[in-house]
This record gives sequence, C-alpha cells and structure tokens, in this order.
Amino acid sequence: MRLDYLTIFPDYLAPLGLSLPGKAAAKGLVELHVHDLRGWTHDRHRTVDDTPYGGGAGMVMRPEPWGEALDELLGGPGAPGGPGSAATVVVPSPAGRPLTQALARELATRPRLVFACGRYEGIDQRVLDHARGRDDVAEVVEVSLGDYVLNGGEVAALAITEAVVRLLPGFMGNAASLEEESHEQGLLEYPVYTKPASWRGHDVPPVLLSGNHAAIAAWRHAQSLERTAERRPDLLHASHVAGEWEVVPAA
Ligand code: 6GU
Repeated sequence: MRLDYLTIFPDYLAPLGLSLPGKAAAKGLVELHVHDLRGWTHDRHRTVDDTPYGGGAGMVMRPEPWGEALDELLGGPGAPGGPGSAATVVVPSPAGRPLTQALARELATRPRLVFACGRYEGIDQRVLDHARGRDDVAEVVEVSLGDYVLNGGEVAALAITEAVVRLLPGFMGNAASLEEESHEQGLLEYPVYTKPASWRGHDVPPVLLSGNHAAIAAWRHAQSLERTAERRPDLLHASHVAGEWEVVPAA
C-alpha cells in the first residue's frame, strides 16, 4: 500500500517514521510520502488560504495548490502503483464519516491512500468535487475521528493511518490478537491481567488461574458484554445478548 500525505505542516507527520507505520515501511508493507502543500504555490508568500465567499469567520484553503498537488501525485503515465490502483483520497474532517473498525478494514483493502490534510475552516469544496470526477481517483472519503473539533487533519491522518496499517496482511505477528481486541467483534474488550497474581491487595480473578479454557472464554465474553452494556450500550445488538441474559448486569 502506498500512503501520501498533503499538508502545510509536514513536521506534524514526522511520527509516521516511528512506531507502527515505520515498522510497516521497514517490512515493505507500506510506502510513505509526506508532501508540503506549499510546494504547489507560486506566489512569494506561498499562500494557501483566503477569506470565505459569503463571509464569515476564518479562512478557507484555496483550490489551486490542492488541484496541482493532486495532478502531480495522481494520474499521468508515471503514476505510482500502475493500472488498476486508482487512489482513495481521504479527507479528515469533523463533517466526515465516523472512523470505525469497519471503515479501517475497508481502507486497508485499498492500494493507495492520499490524505488531504486541511487547516483553517476547511478546503474549498470544489477540490473534493473535482477529485471525485477524476478517473485516477477511485473515491473521495471524508473521515471524522469523532464529535469534537481539531485544528487540522494531521492528527486525524495519523490516527487513521495507525488503524489501517496494523490491519495489513503480514503486519501483525499474531492474527488472533487482532480478532480478540475491542471492536473487532463489535464489543469492548474484556479486562486483562498478568503477573503477579496478587498486587497491592488486588487479586487476579481466580477463573483466569483455573486452567479451564472454556470457563475462561465464557468469563471473558461475559465481561465484554457487561462492559459494553455499561459503557457503550449503543454498540449492543440483540445478537450479542441472545442466550446471555444471565450475564447482563442489573442496572
Ligand atoms: Cl478528521 N478533522 C478535524 N479538523 N477535526 C476533527 C476531525 C477531523 N475529527 C474530529 N474532529
């Protein structure tokens, strides 16, 4: 998978070279490219924003640098990835589709993601509209991290990258640990413990020391259900609870 990032703060994306995405790059699973949007400006001040038409507070990112940057990064005979690998343009935005494990799994199937990290009040809408019409663009997806406001798309691009890259085949040593974690089954993960068995007066639940694998699996599933019911009842479906009435905690 090839990942490109367009930003006016390339240093903000320096952590991509560390930790998880860096490890994936070292394994040859991903190729990372960070680009300074100002490289596609032509004025002395390298202007990327202007006042909004119709008035109002804040500034809007002008379309020209974005258009030229996407022209250069996508399409053309020298386009990376070759035929059949049209890019998915990911636009972090609080107005986007909420980032979920399902969306991360979807994005992990794509050959190429181009993150368009906006600042200010956002990017001129025509950049997205134009990109949607390009034949070297498979799709334009606006993605939100949640219902709160960040100053720009960079931190969101890092979060989306981490959620996606760890799902790439060959990345995780232990595929089972992927399946057991929070959200993969639509439930929150059960609590985990390691040695020592007793610490500061708190004991590890005895079932975990029992060696009874069926009992352990049942306990963990019950804990997942209980936690989800308590913290995130919006995630519970009838299918999760069917036949499990005995483990649903009294309110
Ligand atoms: Cl993806 N971008 C910005 N700027 N703010 C956000 C967000 C994204 N997700 C939540 N808030």
